[in-house]
Amino acid sequence: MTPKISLTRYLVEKQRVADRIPSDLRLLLEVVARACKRISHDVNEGALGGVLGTAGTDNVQGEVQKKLDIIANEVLIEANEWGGHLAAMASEEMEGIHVVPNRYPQGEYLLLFDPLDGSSNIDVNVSIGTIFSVLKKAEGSGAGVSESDFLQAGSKQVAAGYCVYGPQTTLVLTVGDGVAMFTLDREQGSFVLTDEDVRIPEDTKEFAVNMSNMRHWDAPVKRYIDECLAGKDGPRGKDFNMRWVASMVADVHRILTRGGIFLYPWDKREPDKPGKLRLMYEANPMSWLVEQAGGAATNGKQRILDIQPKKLHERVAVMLGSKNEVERVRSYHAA
Ligand code: AHM
Ligand code: MG
Repeated sequence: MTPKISLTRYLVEKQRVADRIPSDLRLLLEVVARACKRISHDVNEGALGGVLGTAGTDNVQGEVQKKLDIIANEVLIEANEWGGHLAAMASEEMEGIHVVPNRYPQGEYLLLFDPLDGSSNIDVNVSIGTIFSVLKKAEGSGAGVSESDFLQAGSKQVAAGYCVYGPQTTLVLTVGDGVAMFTLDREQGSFVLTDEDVRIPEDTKEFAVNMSNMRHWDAPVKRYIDECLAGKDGPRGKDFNMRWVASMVADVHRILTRGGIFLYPWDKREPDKPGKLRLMYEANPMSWLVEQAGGAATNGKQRILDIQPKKLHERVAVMLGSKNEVERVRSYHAA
């Protein structure tokens, strides 16, 4: 029987054999994974743990916070602030950055997360997840840490991933040499490597988009989806299938597993916002994972990972997944 490879062993080998990650980053990723296990436990408890429903507060984006949004945020902060690897953290649920308190040693990494993505699905028992992105303080940026240290393009990420809490709890990770998936073994309490070479097929017949917004889209996105909907008789000459979980983690997980394209484009409901999703802790980590698996990610005009963020909670239009479909929708924006 081939031995099971735990996340710990995988990371140790990445550090020791492949010399791919420094030990501080390895330890940081272990802590993030431990926090995800805890969140997975709380999610599983559901109504029994009293964790469902709204918290009665709004976050910085003006969205109603669910109890689990706040719990997951606290779990991640508490798990990560004392380890000595981080300088600061940023989250969808916090307006400013959370600097590691003085009583703990400060490291050089910066951690960003959406503690519980897909909040609208919590109470209806549909897959949700945690998305995270790790950056490093730029060299020569001096002592202390401020929001400007976080404003780095996605191409500067040193690790990124998500944990999806669905029928299985699966952690998906990249440190820049491909994408690996780990399934939580609840009896052992550890994440076990279950896929080491995740690849997204270049072509697909499946798209994911919230169709109820169609009338608000701009012409290139409308054209792309119209052509998919026209099926065999249309210009694409093939029928397409549609899926929309409304949890980005679950939709991206499907794309990493069997291909597809995911779109959350700009729409004219809020014309001043480039999109709904957030660049730094949703689009960037997902775009890097998708690229590392052979896919592509664009905002229609630019590779997402090349966007220079101007603020922490910046939003962005997102089109990612199977390479040839993303290229097609990008070319419609250029036409
Ligand atoms: P959240 O981070 O507040 O949960 O919002 C992000 C989510 C994504 O997971 C998902 O793709 C999208 O919002 C769904 O939006 P909509 O309800 O407009 O379809
Ligand atoms: Mg989210």
